Amino acid sequence: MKLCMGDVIATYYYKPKDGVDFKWAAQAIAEEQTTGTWTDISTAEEYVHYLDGCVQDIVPHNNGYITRIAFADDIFEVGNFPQYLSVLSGNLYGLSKIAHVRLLDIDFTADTVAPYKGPKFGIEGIRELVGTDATKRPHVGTIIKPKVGLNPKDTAHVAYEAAIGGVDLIKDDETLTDQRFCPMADRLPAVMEKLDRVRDDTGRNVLYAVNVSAPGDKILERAEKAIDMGANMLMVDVIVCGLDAVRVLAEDPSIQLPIHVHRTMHAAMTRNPEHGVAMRTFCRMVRMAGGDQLHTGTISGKMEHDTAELLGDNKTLIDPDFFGLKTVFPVASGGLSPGGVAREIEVLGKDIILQAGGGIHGHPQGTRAGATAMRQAVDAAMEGITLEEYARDHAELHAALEKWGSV
Ligand code: RUB
Ligand code: CA
Repeated sequence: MKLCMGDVIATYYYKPKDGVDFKWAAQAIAEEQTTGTWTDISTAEEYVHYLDGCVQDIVPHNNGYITRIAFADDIFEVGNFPQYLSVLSGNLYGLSKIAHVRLLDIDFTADTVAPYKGPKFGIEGIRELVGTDATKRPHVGTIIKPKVGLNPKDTAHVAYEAAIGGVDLIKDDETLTDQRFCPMADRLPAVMEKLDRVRDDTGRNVLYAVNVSAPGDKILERAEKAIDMGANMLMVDVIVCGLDAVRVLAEDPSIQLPIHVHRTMHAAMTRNPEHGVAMRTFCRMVRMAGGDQLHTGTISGKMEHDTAELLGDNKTLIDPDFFGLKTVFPVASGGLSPGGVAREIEVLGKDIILQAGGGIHGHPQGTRAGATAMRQAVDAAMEGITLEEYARDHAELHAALEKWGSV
């Protein structure tokens, strides 16, 4: 086997179909993604072969195999995410002799990361904005619910209730952008006015991630409009808009706001443990692109997850050592409620945003009490007190636990 040390290494899980040799299958992946095709060709001049993909090793794993394949840096157009993905995650999924392939991880090189500037804020920058540098406690976020349908005035009211109740972050839901029933031009100023009031009254700076997800030729313009209207954070749906949507916003010198990154549609690729693209690869690339916060999943919530993968995903975001790029705040979201908070922190640590939609707006006493209950749950965990004990003299948490229980 040829060694291509120092090049980009992609790790794949794969499962050949019955009767197909596993070494042939790994080689087929390496060739399909680089200089090869299904047959010998007369046009492959000797000088192209430095771009051949190199199978580094093959290890049996769960009814299949894990292989690491090295790709010469030169095969990449440096700074071109679509091209990176086309090499590392392209035709291979369709090869008919291979039943399943999953891209598990990518070890980038300094050259392939070099053009990317990463997050402008990162965990530390966001803590500074919100004012939690000293306590380093997890942040609490909420998604305005219902996810669509509220008018701007009611959206702003819900935002106010959540903010005054104690959340650090409020976000639009992934499907709310600039529809007729709640145009951004009406919604954003209305929410910001409420958040200004909360800052004046409490001294707390609450972030509002306004969803600027839009067609490629409109996203920058929409972000600029949002800035003109007083936005203090932007949100992008990264899978549907593309990594470059995040990058374009993060790299623009006139945009000095943190970016919240939602991953709607990711599970079409990430959920199947045998086929697709693991979340890990998106974590790395969102960090390169400049997302400041990224959804990676929960321990106790409603979405499918694998704890070991989730821990590894978050580590790629919070690891201080990634080509000098700032960290990304992982967001645990999806079916979270106060009763899950202690467990989330126990497993995921304190560098985490605990985000609840239904788990705040579904509180029996309303949004404000729901937000307070989430914050109480965080306080309990920070003080090392069980939720049940803390709930004895914290009525909001008590009511939340009565309704949803604890994990
Ligand atoms: C959660 C929600 C988010 C999900 C997405 O609402 O609206 O879009 O977190 O999942 P609720 P993920 O708290 O009411 O369930 O974060 O795993 O991408
Ligand atoms: Ca949502």
